[in-house]
Amino acid sequence: MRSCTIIAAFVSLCFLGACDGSHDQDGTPSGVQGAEPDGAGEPNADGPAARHTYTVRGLVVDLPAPDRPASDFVLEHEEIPDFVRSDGSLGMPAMRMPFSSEEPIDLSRIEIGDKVELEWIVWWDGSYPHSIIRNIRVLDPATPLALPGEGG
Ligand SMILES: [Cu+2]
Repeated sequence: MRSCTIIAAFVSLCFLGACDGSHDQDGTPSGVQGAEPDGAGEPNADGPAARHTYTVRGLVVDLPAPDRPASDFVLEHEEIPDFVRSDGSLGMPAMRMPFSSEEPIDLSRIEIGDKVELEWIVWWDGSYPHSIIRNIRVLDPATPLALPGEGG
């Protein structure tokens, strides 16, 4: 059940607002960048359906807790400029967002307030995002992060 909630939050955060889409080519349908006309409809080997691995750094804002069913693994993460969206366009700005993993992750050594780095593997089934978190590690607390909340 929780993974559904996480996915829903992910979708609403990233595709209904927070990740403001770039519609930079007037009249060009989205999702065709880099695709040959005769290849339309086939997933580009490097397109949204392919597994992309991003290195994400951020501040831990919340952790899953059994006594708080709505709690998730939430990061305030730095910009991910090479993030491939469902339509093939690129980029995710720095934001606060729940992260989910379809493989188990060990968060036992992670605390709220930690700065962390992780590998985030994402691929798309249409507009449905899949993601796996691997190799999470705690960064030195003095590590500077470019976060929206750290402006002052
Ligand atoms: Cu995000």
